[in-house]
Amino acid sequence: MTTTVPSATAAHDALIDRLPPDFRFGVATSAFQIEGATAEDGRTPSIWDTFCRVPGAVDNGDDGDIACDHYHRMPEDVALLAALGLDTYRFSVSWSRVQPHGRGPVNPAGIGFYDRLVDELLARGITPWPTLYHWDLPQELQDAGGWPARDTAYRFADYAELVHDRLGDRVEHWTTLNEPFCSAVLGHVEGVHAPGGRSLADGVRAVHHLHLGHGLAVRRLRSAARRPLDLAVTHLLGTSGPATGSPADREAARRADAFGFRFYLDPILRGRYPQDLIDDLVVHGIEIPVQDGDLATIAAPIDTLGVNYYRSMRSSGVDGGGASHDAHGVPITRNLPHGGLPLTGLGWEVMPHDLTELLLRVSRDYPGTPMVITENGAAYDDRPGPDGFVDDTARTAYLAAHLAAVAEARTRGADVRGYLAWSFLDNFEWSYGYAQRFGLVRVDYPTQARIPKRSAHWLRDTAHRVRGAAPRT
Ligand code: IFM
Repeated sequence: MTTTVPSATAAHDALIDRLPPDFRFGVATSAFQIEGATAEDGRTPSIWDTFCRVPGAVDNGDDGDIACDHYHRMPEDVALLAALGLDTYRFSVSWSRVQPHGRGPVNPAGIGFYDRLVDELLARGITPWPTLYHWDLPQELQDAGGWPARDTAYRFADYAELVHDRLGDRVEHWTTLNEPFCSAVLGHVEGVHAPGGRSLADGVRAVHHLHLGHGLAVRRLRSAARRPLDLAVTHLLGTSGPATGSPADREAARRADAFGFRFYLDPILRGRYPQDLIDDLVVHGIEIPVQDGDLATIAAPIDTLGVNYYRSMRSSGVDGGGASHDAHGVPITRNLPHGGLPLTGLGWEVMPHDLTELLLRVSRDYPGTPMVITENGAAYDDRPGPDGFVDDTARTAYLAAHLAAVAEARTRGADVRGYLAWSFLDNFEWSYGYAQRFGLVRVDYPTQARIPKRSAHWLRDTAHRVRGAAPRT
């Protein structure tokens, strides 16, 4: 990938021309990754507070106790967002702050923080876009069974309604869940995210109950709404083609697509689970715990599909030794990199072309749902130069290439209405701790100073040019 900053170039001009003036531009964050203040104003521990204390779970033993100290610096951070000239801010609400026991009454101090955040944003002309759940389940609900337990879906719907009761007079855009795949699979199957489980059966139950919680919440918000709402769910999506043309690899790609893609979109947008996934799970002795009426609830209409895109993988149906089944007779499905592509600081392959393909596929297979890119970005080990400026040319080029991929998908018919970069600030990158920096704004953790990087200036200028306005200085 070129490291030329594509600002004021012919390619940039072409990109500007391909996006409409009302195209949404913004940045995203999540509560646990930036807020800190984990023990203040009645907040109780979430599963991520607990997980951070498991030796070896998070690089460098990092935790969310201080993070970006956003809980105390929120007004200054919103002022910085305004200076970046972006129109939308996607943030998440901490369930443990707002409803500390995962059930029962609202915590006035907790919801008060989001109440003020929404007011600050609106006062500066920025659209607030809360996500109700970004992975930080109250620990008390985990102790009661967590997402593998059906009751958690009902607790989520109650919590969603409670947040909406307090903010719904001013907030139009809502996302129920961020990346249920990560909550369910990274958290319950692979053990690398909170709560650290390693059970496929729990992961499958968690997916279904996350979907159910989403559908229940959509219904509750719609019926409580005092104004038109734009309701979304955000999924982490990528493409998963076969590593080779062999039948084993093609079959592995189908399994990966069923488990990693259609498991999430089919129930919400088609009202059913994919039959081939159901069949694949039989091999593991697992059934999705669907009860009567669940699928109709889950398929309650949404207004926007949030797409988070970082990379795509390819699938192989054989292990390193060439075997196609493991010792239990389960077919091998291995995710492999494509190879030969530029890498981000996390070693993720940079593949903007796949974002175009992905958006076209969603448009083709699930027509009629507008999309917004609710996250896209890259970790790089960028540092301030001698003059203090952070010249993150690699991230800037990454954003430019992916925004161009979105423009290309739009030109070819995909209904994509906005692009929110991940992330506003460097922050707590889950099991990688603070070493991985995704921010368009650098956070100097010892002083908590915020330093907009070149990518932040680029996004600001791009947004202004698309709107037809001169870049703010
Ligand atoms: O930091 C995460 C975010 O919380 C969810 N989507 C992916 C990002 C980068 O890993």
